Amino acid sequence: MSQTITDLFPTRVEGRESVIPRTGPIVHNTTGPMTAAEVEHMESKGYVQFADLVTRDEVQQMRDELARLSQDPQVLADERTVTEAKSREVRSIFEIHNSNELFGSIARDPRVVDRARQVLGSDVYIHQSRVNFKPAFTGKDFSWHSDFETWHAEDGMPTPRAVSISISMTDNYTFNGPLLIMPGSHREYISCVGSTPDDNYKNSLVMQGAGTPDGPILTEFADKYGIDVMTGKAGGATMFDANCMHASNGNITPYSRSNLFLVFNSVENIPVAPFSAKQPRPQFVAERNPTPIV
Ligand code: 6CS
Ligand code: FE
Repeated sequence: MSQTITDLFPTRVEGRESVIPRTGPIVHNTTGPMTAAEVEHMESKGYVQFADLVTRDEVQQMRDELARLSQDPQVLADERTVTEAKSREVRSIFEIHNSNELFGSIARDPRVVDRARQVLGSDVYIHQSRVNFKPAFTGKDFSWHSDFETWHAEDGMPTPRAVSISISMTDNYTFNGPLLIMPGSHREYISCVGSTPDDNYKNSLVMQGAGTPDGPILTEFADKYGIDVMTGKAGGATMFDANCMHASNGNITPYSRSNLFLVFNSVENIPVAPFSAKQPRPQFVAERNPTPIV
């Protein structure tokens, strides 16, 4: 008999948007590689930045690999590769931790995994990975959203006990489309209005529609929390809670803004049936058979 899970975070509903306060700890474990100050920042702001998480050598290897992938006809033809709407340039390559040796080893490196394990307080596995290119001059924006809202509605992730770690392969300036986060917004879940179109991922990975909050509530959140800009040198990383309200601008500068984006989920938060979609998204966007990273 399939157990019925209560939907604690209903979204894509009729009627009006609403805000559901999030209770419980963000950082589950005090021991681990993160300092007390980093733990506190993650707990209170919902994100934390690590300088030089990977070495300059590793950054160079990742950039060379990225350049090779973006020219590989097989990669360009793969359904896991998403291109920009207009320019058809590569926007993202999904499930990179399984399809590519270099990115796969960095995704499973203790410098990365132990930080995710400390925050989630359990064994972890990769729910989703992607490399984002955000190419110079043509990189498009990502509108404001909570990742967890999508992972809950479309992948069946029960609670926001998941973190993203974005490792920068290029320098992130204020002007080349860095990640923007509303600090503290992770503690309030916005239940959105609407419904999930069939095969929504075919469009949402280029430009998200369903599950993005409306102007008034975003204005209220921005007034309340402010907006932090994730600048930083290549090799650094930003770890952020699954429910942070975040976005990024387009990139009209000559400086691409590429990152390796990894989503770690707790093994105690395994997805069930989608909470607001007819069927789950494909495996390359949302892991369906998790194995803990040891
Ligand atoms: O749908 C998703 O899972 C992806 N969408 C966005 C805009 N950010 C998180 C995630 O990679
Ligand atoms: Fe996102």
